[in-house]
Amino acid sequence: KEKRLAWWTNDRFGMFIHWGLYALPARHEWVKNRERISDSAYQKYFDYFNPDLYNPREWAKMAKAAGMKYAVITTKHHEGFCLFDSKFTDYKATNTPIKKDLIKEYVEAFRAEGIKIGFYYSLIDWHHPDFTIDGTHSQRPNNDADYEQLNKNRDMSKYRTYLHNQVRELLTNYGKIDILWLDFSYPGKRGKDHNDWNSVDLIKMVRKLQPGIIVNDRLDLKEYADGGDFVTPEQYKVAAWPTENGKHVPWETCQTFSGSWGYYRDETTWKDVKQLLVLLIESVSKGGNLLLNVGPTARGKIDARAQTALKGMGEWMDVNSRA
Ligand code: FUL
Repeated sequence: KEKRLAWWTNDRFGMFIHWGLYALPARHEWVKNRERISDSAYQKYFDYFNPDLYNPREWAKMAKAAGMKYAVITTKHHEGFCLFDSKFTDYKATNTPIKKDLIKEYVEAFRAEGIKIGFYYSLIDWHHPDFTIDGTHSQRPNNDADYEQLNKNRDMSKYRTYLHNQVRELLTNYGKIDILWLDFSYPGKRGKDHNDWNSVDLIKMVRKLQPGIIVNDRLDLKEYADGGDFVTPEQYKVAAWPTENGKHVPWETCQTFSGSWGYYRDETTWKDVKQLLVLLIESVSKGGNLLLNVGPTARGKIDARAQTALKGMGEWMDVNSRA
């Protein structure tokens, strides 16, 4: 484990990219859920998805100039839309007006800039017809009794097969993948846990397809020795280096410039460059990594506020980073 984490622990700083249909409404990647938008009402974002200004080489250059050494992109977020060309669904970028496998272009562009390649893949899926409706589903009912009725024709085992098939595609069709970032398990009342994903078989397949890959901790695999490689405190600064059984564990905090992960046009709570640098320095000083998020627009641009922040960090990194 330590061996496969060596480069990651050294590199420390990565770019998270949240991009999907939610970039069109531009008000949070959970918009479908928060506003309980039906599949048919959400369809217009698919029909108009056309990121004509997408230039991943530009994104990769921005990441590199900021001192970032790896990147993790949402191949599919909770909404279920796939940026990659999957054999197992029609709900994918190649069927939208842009007609392209956007992940293929991302991989090529970031690799060309010497940046390590990560895939985020959502375990949760609010679009797949067999994913059972639970308390955090966009189609959740208002009262308890309706759940059974709603799930009568949904078969979670079919979704599980779909999930395994898509992860296999992602780890087979794009060459060497450095990081797999799965999101997320939420055990508890009507929640989903490792049984829903068949996590042990999934991780075994992942390790077989991509020996050396690093996987995060959101498969809910605590009991399994070769499970997650690092823990993922989200949107908060840890007080001290996290431990498990008295031992320091590898960790990465993921953070946004503002609140939302997906592009949110009207958000006003943006961190300034000094706050971002303090976040990076504090994380590294406590043995951790920082995965800092950009939410590109529907046309495929990294918005000016994010560009300014990345540039500011880069200026500091130019004179202070180790490599
Ligand atoms: C969370 C997700 O629900 C958010 O939308 C985001 O992707 C974040 C990194 O993980 O759990």
